[in-house]
Amino acid sequence: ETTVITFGTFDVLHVGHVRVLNRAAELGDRLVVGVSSDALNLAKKGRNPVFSQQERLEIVANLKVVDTVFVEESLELKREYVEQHAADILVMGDDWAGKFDFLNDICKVVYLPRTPSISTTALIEHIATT
Ligand code: C2G
Repeated sequence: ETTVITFGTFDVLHVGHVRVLNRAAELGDRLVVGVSSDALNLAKKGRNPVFSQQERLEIVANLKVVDTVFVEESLELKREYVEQHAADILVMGDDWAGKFDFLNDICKVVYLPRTPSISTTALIEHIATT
C-alpha cells in the first residue's frame, strides 16, 4: 500500500485545492493531509484564516479522496509527520518546488503544477471589491 502525504492551509477551499488533492490521491492508495494550524497560518501569512482550523479540517476530511487529516503545527516538522504517517510520497504544489527535497532519503518528493490564477488572496480581493 502506498501512502501519500500533503500539506496546506486549504482556507476557503477552491478548485486549485481540489485538483492538487485529487492528483496527489492518484499517486497512491491512501491520502493523508496535514492542515496548517491557525497559529502557523498567522505566522506564515500574517493574517488569520477565514475559516478556523477546526472548520478547515472538517472540510478537507470530508473530501472523497482524503483518508486522514491532522493539524500541521509547524513547517519544521515535515520529517516527523512523514515518519508518523509512514508516508511513501510527499506531494506539494510547485510553489514549494525544491523546498522539501531534503526528505528524499525517507520518501519520494513530488511537486505538482498549481492551478493558474486561483488563490484565496484573489478570492478575498474579489469578494471585497465587487
Ligand atoms: N494550490 C494549487 N493551485 C492553486 C492554489 C493552491 O495547486 N491555485 C495547492 C498548493 O500548491 C498546495 C495546496 O494547494 O499544494 C494547498 O495550498 P495552500 O492552502 O495555499 O497551502 P500553503 O499555505 O502553501 O501551505 O507545509 C506547507 C504548508 O502547509 C502549505
